[in-house]
Amino acid sequence: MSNTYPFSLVEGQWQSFWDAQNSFVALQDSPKPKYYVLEMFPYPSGRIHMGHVRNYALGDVIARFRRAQGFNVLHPMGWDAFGLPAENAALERGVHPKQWTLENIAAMKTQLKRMGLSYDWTRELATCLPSYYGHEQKLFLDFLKQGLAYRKESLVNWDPVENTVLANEQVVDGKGWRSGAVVEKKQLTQWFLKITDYADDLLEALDHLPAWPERLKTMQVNWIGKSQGMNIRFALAQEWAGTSEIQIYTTRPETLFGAAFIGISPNHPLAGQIGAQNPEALAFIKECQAGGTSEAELEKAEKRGFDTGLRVVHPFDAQRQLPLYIANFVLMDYGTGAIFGCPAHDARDFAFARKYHLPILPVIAPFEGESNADEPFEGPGRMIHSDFLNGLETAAAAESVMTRLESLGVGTRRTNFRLRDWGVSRQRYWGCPIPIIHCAACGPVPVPEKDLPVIAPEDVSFDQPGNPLFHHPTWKHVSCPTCGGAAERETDTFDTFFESSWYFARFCCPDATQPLDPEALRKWLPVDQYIGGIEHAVMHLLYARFFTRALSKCGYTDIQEPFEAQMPQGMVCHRTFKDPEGRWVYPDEVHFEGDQPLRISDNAPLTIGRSEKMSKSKRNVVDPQEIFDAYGADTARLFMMSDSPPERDLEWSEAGLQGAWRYLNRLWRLGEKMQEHLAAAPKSGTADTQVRRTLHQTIAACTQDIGRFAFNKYVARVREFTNTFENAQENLSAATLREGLSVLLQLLNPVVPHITEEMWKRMGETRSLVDYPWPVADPELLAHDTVTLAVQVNGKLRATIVVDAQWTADQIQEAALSHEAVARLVGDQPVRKVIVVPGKIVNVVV
Ligand code: ANZ
Ligand code: ZN
Repeated sequence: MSNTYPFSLVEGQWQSFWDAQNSFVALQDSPKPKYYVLEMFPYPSGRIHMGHVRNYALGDVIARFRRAQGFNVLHPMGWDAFGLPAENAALERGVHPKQWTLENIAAMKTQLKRMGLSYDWTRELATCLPSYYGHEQKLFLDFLKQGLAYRKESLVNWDPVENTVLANEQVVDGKGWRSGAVVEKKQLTQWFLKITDYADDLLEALDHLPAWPERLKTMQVNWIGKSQGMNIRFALAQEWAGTSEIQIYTTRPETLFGAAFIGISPNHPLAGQIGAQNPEALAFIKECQAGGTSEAELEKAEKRGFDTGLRVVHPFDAQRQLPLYIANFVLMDYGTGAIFGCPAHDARDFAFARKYHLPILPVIAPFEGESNADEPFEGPGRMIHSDFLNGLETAAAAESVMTRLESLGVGTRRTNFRLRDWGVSRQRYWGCPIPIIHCAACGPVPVPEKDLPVIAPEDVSFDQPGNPLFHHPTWKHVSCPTCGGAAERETDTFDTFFESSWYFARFCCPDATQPLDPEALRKWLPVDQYIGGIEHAVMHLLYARFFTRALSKCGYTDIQEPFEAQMPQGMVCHRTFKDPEGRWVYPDEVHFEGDQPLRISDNAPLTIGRSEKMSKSKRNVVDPQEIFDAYGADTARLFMMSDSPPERDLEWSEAGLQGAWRYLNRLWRLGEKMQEHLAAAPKSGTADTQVRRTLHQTIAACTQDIGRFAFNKYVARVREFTNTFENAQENLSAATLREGLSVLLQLLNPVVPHITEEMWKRMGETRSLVDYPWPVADPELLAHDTVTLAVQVNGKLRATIVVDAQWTADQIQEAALSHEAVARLVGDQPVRKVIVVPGKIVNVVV
């Protein structure tokens, strides 16, 4: 008889079985209610990491649980396969991005299969294949027709060495993340998607997503950044080169009497005009234009300005003139690209005023305490030094100022959004070609639908910096679809967020000849449960929400929100080790002598550092494959679920893993023992009722726990029942032994599907466990037993109480003392002692 769970035999067999049976193929026609569970699809980097294992194990528990509950589950998987790492591999190793990507997909798919995940692989998709991105090109043409896509010039981060646009995240300290070159800002014509058309809707609709975590919604609210304020026109004291006024945007009109300067963006047209005449101004503007364009970059940078010598007049006081600066912290693409600065009540303006010795006049007094002259006061309060506003509270003052500015004809109320239209053009090879042909006579012409997909050439060279599509000798030269003249293809490709914005919809109809089949979308969407990292809280999740609205406008779907519920899972963390030279050391190179970690190879003493997110750079990684090989997939899955709730970080520990491994082996032996019991003479059954009660309470509690993602509690409860069951096994009837083990396996199946299937089969069951319904608790067994206890006070019977049979002595004591008759007798006297005789009597001594 084998005593360890033979996972390497068992797991492969069941994976083949599910495959052969098509166990997880979602049926288009099924009378059962649908349930769509989706984990964010991975980038095919080559190997799965622990973060993937956690993400997919979580999704799998939900998928298998819902399936057992009788849902027609859709649980698909695919590959987010375009992106820069493939081009880097081409540069560094000379392998073609396509080959690199497809090999990685194959390797990772093998690993996912090794985990025993219940995916419907018939729906697999890879975004780098024309069978996917060809449809994406059609969607883009639809968006163009609907006015949802357009071209405009905009300011971008330009890497002069790599000859490409960089995303804000790719600019580090003003330099290109790979080339290290100082990033320039450049005007470039690019394609944009009109996400701003939906800014208000994307914001408002968050209120109707109760199953989204609050913190995630807050991140979206901040990202959309709706603000209400006013555009105000300030007259120049003297007209300059045809300019007589400057328009600013403010959300704090009540601070107008504290205004100390006007700031315009270095990219403001007026700044350009001034620069054209004043070399010093021009030099300052140039300096500002180097470095990143992102708000975060600007926030960090020192606040600097250039005094143009121009002056504006305060709208309420013709005697008061304010200097006009070109200021590096004013963004051109927000509001009007110009501000009035109020140093006493804004941190940026405060720093600026200090530097340039501008007046800092407080106009708001805090409701409580005093303001401090050494820092700006940004809160609400009562107005001071503000003429007709004095004494008003800030909100009322803002209203009053705005009304007056409106009547003077210099102010217009404005709502602004921080959200910008989404620039989707990238100068990259490994992305979806934008289906446009540029003709000198006709302008940009959409590629006719019959010519889709536009496929990028494979014979490209990465020898020159810049986009290989642009350098390709022949590919871009085509004739214009409209006039037939010589024309050129667009050589830009889409931002890879484009692909991940609609893949969840394509999974509903992976073989449709159109991009999406409305019928299939009606059946499956929205996704009932989406699971992925919090790092996607804004960009990906917001783009996908926008896309769903755009798809609806194009007639593909009726829904507006793609994800009914969203669960951001925590990270997988591990402690870090460093050697005496300060280099990171992999955990599998470490052994311990007592508490002292030593390097295995040379016994060098190591220091233990903080636990951090597993990452290659800190070497605190554990390779999932090694765990699968040494302990099997079920052990890894069980450990992932046991330790912390999904939204929290999970601390990877060898001890935790060992615990999971030992439990599975105990379960395995329990199964074998059960076979012996069942074959031997029948047992008494004296423990039947108690064990069955616990069992059914466990069913009820686990069902609830899984439903609310308390997977760690659910696992703990099943383990607790395993103890009860094991301890009572000698006193259980054959029927209860069978019931106990069966239900135990059913409950555990979503987490550890292989071992449970195998044990189930060995119990003689013929139908496989994946096809079995979820156990239902018997309501009669859920009610706790009660007992009646006599309560004596100083030896005399005074009351009887009815208590739950499972109560502790403390709970019983509390019930006895709070009984009305007892409490009256005891009165103010101190209670000297309470004796609880379980099941019989409570004696109170005063
Ligand atoms: C005067 C003022 C006084 C302001 C005060 C703030 C505090 P949100 O809330 O993000 O919309 N602002 C306006 N346009 C800007 C631009 N293009 N670049 C940089 N800053 C800009 O921020 C609006 C506030 O940010 C506006 O209100 C403006 O400064 C500044 F005590 O106006 B405020
Ligand atoms: Zn033409």
